[in-house]
Amino acid sequence: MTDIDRALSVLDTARRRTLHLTDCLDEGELAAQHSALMSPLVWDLAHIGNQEDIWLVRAAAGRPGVRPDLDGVYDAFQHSRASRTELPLLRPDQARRYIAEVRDQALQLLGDAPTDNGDPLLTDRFVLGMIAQHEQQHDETMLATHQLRQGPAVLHAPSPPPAPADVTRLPREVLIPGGPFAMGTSTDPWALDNERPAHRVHVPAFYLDTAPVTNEAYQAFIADGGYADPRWWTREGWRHRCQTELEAPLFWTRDGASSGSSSSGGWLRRRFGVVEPVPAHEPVVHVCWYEADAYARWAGRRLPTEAEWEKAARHDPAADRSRRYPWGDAEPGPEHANLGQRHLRPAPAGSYPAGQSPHGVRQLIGDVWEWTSSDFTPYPGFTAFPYKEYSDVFFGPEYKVLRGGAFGVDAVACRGTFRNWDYPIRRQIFSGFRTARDARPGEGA
Ligand code: AVJ
Ligand code: FE
Repeated sequence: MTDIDRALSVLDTARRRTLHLTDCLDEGELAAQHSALMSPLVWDLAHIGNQEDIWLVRAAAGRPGVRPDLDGVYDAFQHSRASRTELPLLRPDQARRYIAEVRDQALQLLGDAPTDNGDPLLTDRFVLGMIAQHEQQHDETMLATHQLRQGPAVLHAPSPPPAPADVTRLPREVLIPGGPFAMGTSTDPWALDNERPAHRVHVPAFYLDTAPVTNEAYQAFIADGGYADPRWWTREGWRHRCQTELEAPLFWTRDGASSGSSSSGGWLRRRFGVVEPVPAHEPVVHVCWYEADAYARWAGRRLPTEAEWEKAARHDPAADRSRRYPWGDAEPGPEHANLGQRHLRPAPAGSYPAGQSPHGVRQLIGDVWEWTSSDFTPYPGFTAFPYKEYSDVFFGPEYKVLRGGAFGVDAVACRGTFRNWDYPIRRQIFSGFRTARDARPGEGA
């Protein structure tokens, strides 16, 4: 469904979330820098409107724009996140008025614009989908800023995740048989440039975890001295571990009152302003690529490649075609995946049986972003569209790919082809992982 109602609805959902994430803090907190890794929230707020001004009001509708004079201040490439508090930013009330004015003009101009006049921005209302995804991406970034912020809780989850599934008969891993599959897409109307074009990739047989790595499993790595043993780490990973004195996921502290034998494993975590025991059966979150990679080596396994991840998430072996999601082509519902900031935490590992892939892999979509072993590189035949600064300028070995989205990601910005990327040291993002291993010759050939 890419008709006008869907476009209006995803734009409205994004805006309600943006206001929800910013209306709960006062002017001082919105203007403050809660972490050098993040922008002040009031920068994200106006940047969302500025991108909409640029792409909907100007590029798509051909109008002069609401505030072209603001482009410099809200250009992510001109100013590092850490320096954005020094800019002449709009105050929160001014930013709210600006983004509302942009939205009004955009909807008036584009609400019933033709989609068949040959402008690729308007085809299938791509540019509306792109701007809704952009706003939701910043809503996830703002959620990460909330998580980094000190002080009493202001965000509260609308509902808890579903009760844990019965996982007693869920195998720990499954075999994904070898063979080609269609990676990426040339037909998904709102897929972004780096997801295109579709191309066939041969993936040798491999085994993949049916669920993300849990806190309990990760604690066994810590307890076994995994952070003190360079054997498990790449050279750069070990250097980074030593320099920054990593010893547990971000936001974890040792629980002085616990013996370590309790279900928390002796660890506490801070989650959106509340300190709580680390839940044993939840997927681990807030680990960097180096930590994920070291854990996998310690476990005698490895991270999946990006192609392995996508094949497991999309390939339907019965029809030999790639689907949009592990469960098929239907839009994600609450029975499929933990998305949309509904629960503000991952669901227990093994949840969402209705969202599993044909081979029985669960939670590929939602819960936690999953680190892959792959660098962020363009697919064969890639062309930047509509702007180089979305993907093109980031391709290269310094970024690792993450897949599948997290509890903070909205469905509009999440699908089996969606590619995220970050530096291997980053862990303020909602990042976890699952592990893989090669199949032996003859297995699944
Ligand atoms: C796709 C999450 C890596 O936040 O840097 C937002 C998304 N691009 N505005 C980022 C994005 C431009 C991007 N990531
Ligand atoms: Fe942006």
